Amino acid sequence: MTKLDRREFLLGGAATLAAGATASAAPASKLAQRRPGFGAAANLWNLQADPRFGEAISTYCTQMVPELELKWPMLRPDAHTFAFERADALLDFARQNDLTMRGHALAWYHDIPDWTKQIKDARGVERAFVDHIGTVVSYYKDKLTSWDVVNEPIPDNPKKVTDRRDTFWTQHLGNGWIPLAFRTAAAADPLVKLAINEYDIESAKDSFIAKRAAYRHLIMELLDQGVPLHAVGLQSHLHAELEIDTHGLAEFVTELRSWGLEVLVTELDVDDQKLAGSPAERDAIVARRVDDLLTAISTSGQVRSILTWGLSDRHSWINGTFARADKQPNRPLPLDSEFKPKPFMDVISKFTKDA
Ligand code: 9MR
Repeated sequence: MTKLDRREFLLGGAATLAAGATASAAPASKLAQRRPGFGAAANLWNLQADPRFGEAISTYCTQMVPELELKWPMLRPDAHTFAFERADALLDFARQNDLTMRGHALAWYHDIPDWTKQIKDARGVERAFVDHIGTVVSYYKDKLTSWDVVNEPIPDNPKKVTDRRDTFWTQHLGNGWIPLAFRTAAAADPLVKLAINEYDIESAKDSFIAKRAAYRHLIMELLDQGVPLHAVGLQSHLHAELEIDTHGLAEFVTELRSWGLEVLVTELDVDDQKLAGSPAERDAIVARRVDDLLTAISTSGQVRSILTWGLSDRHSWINGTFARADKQPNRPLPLDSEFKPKPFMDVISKFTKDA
């Protein structure tokens, strides 16, 4: 099988189904429904298994991000191999459906393959780290809009603003792994937008406020060091039972923008595990949290990139991780499990009118 044959094989019918029989650009009627700047995370398994998923992405989205395919375990079965086929199949899907694609994630404490963890000396770890980031970013040069370069660098419940997550990379490279990741990515693709990305900084709870302060401190430190950082990701895995810290978040985002950084909503969904009430009542609370989040972020300028982590309740990591005690399915995303829009989608529409 040639490389392209293999990509077509991996993608199965998903791309053509979503784009119409000709697999050319999406029809104008469909383009009119798209929410500018809106997108979703998708993985190839779900796209292959459920044509409605690709259809929904091509209906509502202008961008997408691979949920799994650009992470180390998928790309790097061993130290010598770069397996780009699955991510390439997603890129083909994006192109055939007039979507842009962003990249996630180059350096993370999580999802480090065993062969990497077995490297014991700092020079070997640095070589693998730089080789991975340099090779992957070069391969996708001019093809992606942005990269999550460093993902989740702040620990939960930080005690001081200088606290950093203790990662495999930190153990071998010290805190220098963060600037190194950005500099390596910038050298490989000088034009792609480079982002840092973090979760649990949106709500009005002490541990979230502390995490946001540590995130802010790290961002400031990186800018002071002249690190090529262009965008800040707010993952926005919201917890339905917690209020959004609208004032604190608006202040944070305003400050980031004043430093010349773009603010991206990268992984929005709402964990409704702890919500009581009927599906309609839960949907209303979920939508309100999203509205509060996007209102706060929009006070100092329009948010031009909003991605949800999945699109339909049928395919979401929340179902597995935060299953409800009453055994009801979770309702974390803009479309329900039958791909019908929920109030969450109305909120998305409101904030993506002329992005
Ligand atoms: O949704 C993703 C899940 O399917 C994967 O098993 C997991 C590990 O790769 O990552 C999940 O996505 C995470 C994202 O990469 C970073 N922020 C938190 C997301 C949810 O856990």
